[in-house]
Amino acid sequence: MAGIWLDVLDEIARTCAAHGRGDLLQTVRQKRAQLLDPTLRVLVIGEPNQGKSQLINAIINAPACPVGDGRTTVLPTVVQHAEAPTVSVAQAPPPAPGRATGAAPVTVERTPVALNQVAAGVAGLVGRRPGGGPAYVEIGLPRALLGAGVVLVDTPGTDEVAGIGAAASVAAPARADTVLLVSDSTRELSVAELNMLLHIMRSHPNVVVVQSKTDLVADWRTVADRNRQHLAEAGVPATLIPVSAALRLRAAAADDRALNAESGFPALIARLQRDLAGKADHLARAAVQTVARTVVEQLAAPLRAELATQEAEEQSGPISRLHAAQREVDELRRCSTRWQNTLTDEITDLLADLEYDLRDRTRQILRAVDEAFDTADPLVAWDTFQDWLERSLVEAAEANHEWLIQRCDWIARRVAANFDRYGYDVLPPWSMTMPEDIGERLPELQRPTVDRFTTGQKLFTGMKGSYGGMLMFGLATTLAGMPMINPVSVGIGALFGGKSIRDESKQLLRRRQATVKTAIQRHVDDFFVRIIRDCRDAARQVQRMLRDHFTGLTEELQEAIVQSFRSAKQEADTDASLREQRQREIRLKMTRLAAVYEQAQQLTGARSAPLLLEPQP
Ligand SMILES: Nc1nc2c(ncn2[C@@H]2O[C@H](COP(=O)(O)OP(=O)(O)OP(=O)(O)O)[C@@H](O)[C@H]2O)c(=O)[nH]1
Ligand SMILES: [Mg+2]
Repeated sequence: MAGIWLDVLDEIARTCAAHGRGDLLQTVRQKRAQLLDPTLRVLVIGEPNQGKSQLINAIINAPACPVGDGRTTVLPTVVQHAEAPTVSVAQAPPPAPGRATGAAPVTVERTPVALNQVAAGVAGLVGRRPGGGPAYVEIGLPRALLGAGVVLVDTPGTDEVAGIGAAASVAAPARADTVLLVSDSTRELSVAELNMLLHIMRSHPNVVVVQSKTDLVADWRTVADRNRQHLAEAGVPATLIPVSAALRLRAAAADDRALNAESGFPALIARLQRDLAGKADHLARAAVQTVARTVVEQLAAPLRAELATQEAEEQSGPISRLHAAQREVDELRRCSTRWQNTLTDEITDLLADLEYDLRDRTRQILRAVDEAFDTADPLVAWDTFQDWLERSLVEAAEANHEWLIQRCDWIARRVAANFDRYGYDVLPPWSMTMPEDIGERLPELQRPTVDRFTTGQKLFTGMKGSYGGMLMFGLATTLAGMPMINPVSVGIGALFGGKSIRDESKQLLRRRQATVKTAIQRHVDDFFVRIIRDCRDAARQVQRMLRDHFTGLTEELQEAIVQSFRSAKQEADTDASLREQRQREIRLKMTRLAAVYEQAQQLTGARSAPLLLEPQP
């Protein structure tokens, strides 16, 4: 029968080694040695003054452990078999730093103590070397129960979980086969005691609650019932045995069997004997089951944590970088469309605005021209006027061009703003300037050919007018009996001739003015067409340059972004496959752990709580 649990224990040890957990392996080895040892180590724990020491004395029917009110037991006391009574204080050397616990067998020094010095020894007053390691008292007694292999360990009272012996100490529950928690009948189990029980039950399958001093309390049975209820409620599967050490000792002294039975000790001793007999069987199986549970839980915890972190990292690691890179690619695509639209729209607007501006400026000039030549004679005013007109047109062209420059600069900035998020200076390394020769580009203004009133023409016109007048009045005077050419008709003729000349020159002036206006109108139209064409060309050129510049930039960015996307993708793929592999490994390990656990479970009929191997959602 031993073979099976031993196999499982060895399997557990191998698993610890495979997981590289030297510490757990050490514990398992210690457990193995303990389970193969035929003695039954009984650890007595409890709060101070509960009658622990007296319980031990009553079990073996000997005043081995000092008993008293107040804190009597200071050092753990190991009561075991010896041919003759012996007492010694055992002390290990102080733990050397860096030495793993239990890595090398610890040599314990024993200082014999006289039998009448037991109380002082247990109180820690004699036999202890200052500066030494943890000390304990060893008491040897020739007693049948001890001789059969029971070792009783008394401990200093404590109500704290932390007060229970540490792993290496003689008072460690891990080193005990049976743990007796002593709580007297004067009160029900305290919260501290239940906590202690819960704590120990986690790593120890064999715990008995001893309710002591039943002789002190009349209705100890009610207390016992309440205590059993508390245990059940707390989920502690421990047996409760009510006893009275006082009755047992009295019964022993009087050799009174009935009293002994009443003391409750036969039940407790029967339990200890059963444990002793079953140590290599049911006790060992339960112990291995507990070891399996502890070990598997400890081995699974980091695996479970790793799985959880891996799942968390899946969302944050390379995959999230890949998503970010994908977003960058999309964003660049959007940016590309956006800046192209900006450029096209802005250039279209620019052209319309420039044309409107120039149209406005030339219209004002033409209005001034009209006003000027409503009165001025082109013959007189032409030169001054020509200077003014040329200057005005150059000014208009310059103002218009200045605007073009500013707008182009602004457009470059607006398009560049689309690249803001890429965070580098993206304005084209170029800027427009005002051409020097803007005046020379203008069409030349030809002096319009206007009708001049020459002296010959004047003479002719005058003569035509005076001849008509003379003839008209000559005929009239002929009727009055005067000759055709007489002083009156000659005078009238001269008058008429003068008027004709005046009329004629007024008409000519108006014609000249009209001619000049038309000529200037045509000139300004030519000017407009040429300047607008220049503007259009310039704007187109700017558009092309901006487009080339920003296309280049987009391509550069795209290359970088696509590159980083590719590396992110590769990284994510590698990461995913590594992660998958690791997860498979972890799951495999978990499965193996579950198998080991299951094997240990089958050692006993009873199943303990199911093991949580999968990570909690
Ligand atoms: N009436 C009665 N008194 C008991 C019984 N067992 C112990 N006592 C008394 O209870 C007191 C404490 O007993 P101890 O055995 O010293 O108690 P302990 O738990 O070992 O105490 P510490 O070692 O100080 O933690 C002593 O006065 C005992 O005489 C019992 O069964 N009946
Ligand atoms: Mg004591």
